[in-house]
Amino acid sequence: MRDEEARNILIANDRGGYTVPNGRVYPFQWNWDSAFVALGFATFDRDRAWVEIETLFKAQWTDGFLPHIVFWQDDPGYFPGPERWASGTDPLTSGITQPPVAATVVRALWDQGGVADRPRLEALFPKLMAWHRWFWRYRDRSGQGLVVALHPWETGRDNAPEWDRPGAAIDASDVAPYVRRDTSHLDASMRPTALEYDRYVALLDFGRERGWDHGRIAAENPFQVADVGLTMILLRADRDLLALAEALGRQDDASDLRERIALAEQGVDWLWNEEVGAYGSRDLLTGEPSGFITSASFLSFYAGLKHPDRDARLLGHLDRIGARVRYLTPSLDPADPGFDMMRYWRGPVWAVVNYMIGQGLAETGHGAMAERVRRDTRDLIQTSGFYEAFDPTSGAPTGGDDFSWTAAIWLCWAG
Ligand code: 9YW
Repeated sequence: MRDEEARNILIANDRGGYTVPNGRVYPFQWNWDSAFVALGFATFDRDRAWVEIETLFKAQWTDGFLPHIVFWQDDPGYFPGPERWASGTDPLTSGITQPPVAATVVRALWDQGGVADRPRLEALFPKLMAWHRWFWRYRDRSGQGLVVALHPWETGRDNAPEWDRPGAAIDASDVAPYVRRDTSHLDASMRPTALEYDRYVALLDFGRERGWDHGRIAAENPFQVADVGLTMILLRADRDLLALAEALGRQDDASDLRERIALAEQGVDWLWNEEVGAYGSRDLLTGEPSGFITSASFLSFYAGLKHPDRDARLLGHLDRIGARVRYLTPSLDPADPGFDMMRYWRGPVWAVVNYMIGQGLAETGHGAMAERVRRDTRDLIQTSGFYEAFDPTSGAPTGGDDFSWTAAIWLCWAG
């Protein structure tokens, strides 16, 4: 039974209060992985689900920032580790963030549990609010309600082709030597290239050299992309946080959230690419749209946006893509010349992204397509196991095995 296997993966990857995405490849606590993992735990141990989020927020910085990795203990299996980031915090963390799905997950836990969980919600709410305010303050660089990524890792879609052109502005010619660990665990053909890694490390060094001063980094960073994924996810999370603010009677927070939601609902227009008929990221420094259709293009449904003309074009793309590959939703349009079914965020299907797309489609009244996305996710896991990602054409597994968030999505939605 896959259910039991999924539960056992979460239990085996539990390091005591937090869960590693995969014991070998990613031996620390990752921000958005933990949020999804909580949804999995919630299906059999609601207390443990809350603990996952509570542990993550123990690593929050005083300015509201919530890091993308928390180094609760050292492990030589991953690069870049705590020394390279040099956050100077306790616990040691990275200096960049990740997609803010936590508020949405906390709302789901609250909806499932009810009043008995109120003290836990009361304790977490101000922390969630502080993180969202951090995004508004430091990452809405154009004042349009969008989210700017200052590092490809912040988007959670490390090597998406959307970062290729903006990434050319990163000077990676002089990066201090380092040794990658990912390619010693996994086939290099499934991973980002050497040039991409040099850019990741160069941006990391850039932030560290500025003492992780988020205001200064935001002003000076050579890579500044209004990311469609982060923007849609924050808009969705703002709505869920608003529901929580209302449940707790937090009037001031609620009115700030309403204002930000209204701003973002207008701001996303800047990410709509009429020519390709899809949402996409845009380079904030040049204004150039990426022009790519990626799985993140379909997160507008999850963001709660309803725009009949645009939705029809997006659904048209899903129909076309779904006729071309066996499994939705490839991370890059298979019609794109750069489509690579095995290489990470340039082709493979990711269960967590499918979950967000499927949820969004179901909530906005596109039940048939939502069901296709769910069924494809289930079939992939059923056939290939709990891998990091999957080839959308054959369903072959890619990346690490026994993957926590894939197991979680099986338990809470796909299985
Ligand atoms: C890395 C842990 C993380 C995910 C990201 C994914 C990958 C880390 O793994 O990034 O070092 O490449 O892209 O979304 O959180 O599962």
